[in-house]
Amino acid sequence: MASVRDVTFELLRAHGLTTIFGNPGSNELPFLAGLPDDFRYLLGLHEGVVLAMADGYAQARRGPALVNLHAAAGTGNAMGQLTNSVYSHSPLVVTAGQQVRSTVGQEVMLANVDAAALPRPLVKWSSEPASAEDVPRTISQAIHTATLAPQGPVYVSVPYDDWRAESSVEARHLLSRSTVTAAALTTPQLTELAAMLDRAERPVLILGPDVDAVAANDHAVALAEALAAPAWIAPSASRCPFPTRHPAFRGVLPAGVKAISDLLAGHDLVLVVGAPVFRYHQYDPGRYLPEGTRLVHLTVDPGEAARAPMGDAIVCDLADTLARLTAAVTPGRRAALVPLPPIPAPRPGSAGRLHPEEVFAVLRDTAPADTVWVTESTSTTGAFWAQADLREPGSYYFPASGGLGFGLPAAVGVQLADPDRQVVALVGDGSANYGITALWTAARYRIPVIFVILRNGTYGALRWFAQVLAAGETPGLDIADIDFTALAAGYGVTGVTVASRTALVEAVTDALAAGEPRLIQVDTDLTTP
Ligand code: TZD
Ligand code: CA
Repeated sequence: MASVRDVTFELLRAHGLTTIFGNPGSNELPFLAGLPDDFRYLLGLHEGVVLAMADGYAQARRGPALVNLHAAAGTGNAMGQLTNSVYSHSPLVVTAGQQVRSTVGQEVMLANVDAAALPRPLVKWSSEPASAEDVPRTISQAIHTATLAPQGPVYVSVPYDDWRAESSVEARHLLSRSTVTAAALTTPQLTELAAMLDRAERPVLILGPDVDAVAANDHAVALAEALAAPAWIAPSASRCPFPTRHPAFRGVLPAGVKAISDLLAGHDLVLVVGAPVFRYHQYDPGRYLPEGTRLVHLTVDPGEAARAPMGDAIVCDLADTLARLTAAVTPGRRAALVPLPPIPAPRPGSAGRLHPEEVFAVLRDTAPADTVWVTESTSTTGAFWAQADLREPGSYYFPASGGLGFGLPAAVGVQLADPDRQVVALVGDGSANYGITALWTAARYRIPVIFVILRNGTYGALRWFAQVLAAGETPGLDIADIDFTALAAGYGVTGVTVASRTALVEAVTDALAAGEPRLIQVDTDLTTP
């Protein structure tokens, strides 16, 4: 007779979920003990790190990832990172152990009281099965819910005495079932949209992370070329949907209402694809759109469509829609796009420090062209984009909600999913502390990420924000003198401090050849985002 646990492992196997990102506790041991040989367990030392590793892994492999957390305490630690996953549409199947079913009501130690409610509203769906027999079906529902559009994290709490219960033979149906979405524009919808784009004098594209999530970057390029339209990256985008040296590329939109509407002035039609409308950050009151500008929004997410404050939305498959739209519009109606000017020389740093632009320029020129950048260095985003030369899908990841603690662990997860490309984490000396134990996992499993710590001694972005808010002198912004090479050594990663461009080139060259993780600490000047 098969147990609930046996069937669950078969189910996970059927979905390719044989890598478990976890941090264990007593409630999880009955599930984990005697793990089948074809499963691997990646230990993270803090649940935020576990979650962000799985998130990077899921995004880079463009498929689901399995997480196993310890009850309420472990889930709580992971929730900061769930704020990112829910907005990056990361298909994470998060499971957590629960105390013995009959004792939860007593609130015994490590019971997850009201388990399904705990991670809401940061998950797409959350459940604790009503019986042991329903565990495999609930986990099946979790996997399908996480991976159906719009993808997102889900949560299942399982009492640990459920695992050895006998499974129903009917659970066998779960092993082979599939669920798919088929949401294509109808011919009239497509014709109308193409005609609208053809009629527009000066259309503009705004492309978001969900274009990169389905690797539809080339389709976006083809549409921009057919329309001879400029293309921006959506504000606060967590992925890069467009090659940054393409003649259509204009940069990343700022994250304020007025700033965006000022930049869109003169465009009669704005087509937003694969991003919320819009993910603003700083409060910057103004008109949502310039006078006379129309906005059309293509999204995989009905929630994004419904909550936008302006525009007409179509919920659809992005790759299919972009490809068919490109074929349906009339090319050659507008002046051809002209090549971008060369990337400007990086700005120089001050004595003993590098300007972040110098760091990014050196890395761009030293690392392979298809390097994957995981960035979490908040005051240097402008400097990063000023020097960026990103060509391929899946070249850039950023925490989708700005929930720090993503960068170091997500880089480990991305590198695990994409071993053929070098992953470089660009992380601030503030952000690094929220996910620092990811260094241990990288060392332990020899995952050869290059971790670059930009050390400006402060929460730089918050210094800038304090100015935006005219907040005046603020406590708690300085974090001087943290030695990340010492921390790295403690976690088993070789680190080096560099203070010049030549030393940085040398350190990166060494790290590229190392075949193991390396950390490079660079003292940098304070810049504004
Ligand atoms: N805690 C968490 C989990 N997420 C956050 N976003 C913050 C605190 C607030 N915060 C920001 O939004 S940016 C920032 C903080 C603390 C400073 C990050 O400092 P850094 O980067 O050194 O990583 P910069 O380049 O110096 O800004
Ligand atoms: Ca900093």
